[in-house]
Amino acid sequence: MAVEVTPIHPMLGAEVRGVDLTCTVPPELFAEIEVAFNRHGILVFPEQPVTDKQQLAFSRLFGPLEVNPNYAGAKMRLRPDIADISNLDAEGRVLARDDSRNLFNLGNQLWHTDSSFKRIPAKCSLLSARELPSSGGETEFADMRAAWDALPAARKREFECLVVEHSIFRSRSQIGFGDFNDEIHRELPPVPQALVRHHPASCRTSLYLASHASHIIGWPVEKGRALIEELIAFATQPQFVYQHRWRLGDLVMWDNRCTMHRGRPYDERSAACCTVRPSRTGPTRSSRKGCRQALRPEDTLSSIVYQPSDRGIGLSGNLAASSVHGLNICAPLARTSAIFLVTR
Ligand SMILES: O=C(O)CCC(=O)C(=O)O
Ligand SMILES: [Fe+2]
Repeated sequence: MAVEVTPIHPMLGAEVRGVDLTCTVPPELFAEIEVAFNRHGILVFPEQPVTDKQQLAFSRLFGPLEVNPNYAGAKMRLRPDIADISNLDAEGRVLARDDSRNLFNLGNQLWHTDSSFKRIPAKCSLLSARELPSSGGETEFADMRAAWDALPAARKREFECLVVEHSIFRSRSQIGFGDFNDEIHRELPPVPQALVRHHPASCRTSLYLASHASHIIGWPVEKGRALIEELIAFATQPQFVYQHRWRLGDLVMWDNRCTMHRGRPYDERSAACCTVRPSRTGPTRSSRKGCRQALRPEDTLSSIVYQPSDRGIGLSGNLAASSVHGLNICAPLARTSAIFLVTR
């Protein structure tokens, strides 16, 4: 038996059929999936109505799971190795728009790669669509290998030795969010990441950037920021981007080492011609006639983020960078990971 792998974009992404992720994936099929993953960077598995447990089991085949910090400090809806990409509170009620968990999650709408603000960032992420909004909520992916390939040779040489400081506080400050508890400040100090990475399996080179990227170490902050902005804009030009329109039951996984992604806004008020009006006493919907009804939980996506099981940051070509700057970016990586469960 072999899985069927069909490219969905000229540069990145393939659809995978012929495997049932609700069951144990046999080693020979997993080997084929891994080859496709390393080649295409994004895999879309349609019609996989996985439970959390099944998603966890499939995810663990790629490496140990990352554990998520409790960023907003509120009671979490899901276990800490499942990241909650959702607009629900621990009781399954839709969060108020100004709830700090919602505001924090808005940062996912900026181009990023998962956990680059951690010394050991996520290798890959798995996101499954459990509930969907009636419109919007797409996820876009940018191919950072194709972007690298398209750069002029002189610029490639200029970038190869650069090291970038990444921080969760940088990405969230861009959307005006700063409501972190003290523990998060202690747990997540800024980290250095090589600007250019070499993929251990595909041997392709890519830019490694994210909204978490703050500045270039050793450069004036302003100059580094200008370069980071220029490169993110370059790498996210339409020809490098695949937009995924979610269908219920899709499971999508992506390689954080060579892609960036962002969630797109969704209209949570469009369902059944009703407007969603979360209130202090609990969420309600107002119909067009103005009568109020209890709100149903809606729009959930769940994803799983994996930590690197290989050398991750600062690979071969960036060894020079680490010694130039005296940074230990080539240290062997611990094998920890995290899961994202997201609800919209
Ligand atoms: O909301 C989205 O589509 C993206 C979520 C995200 O950034 C993630 O799951 O890592
Ligand atoms: Fe993400």
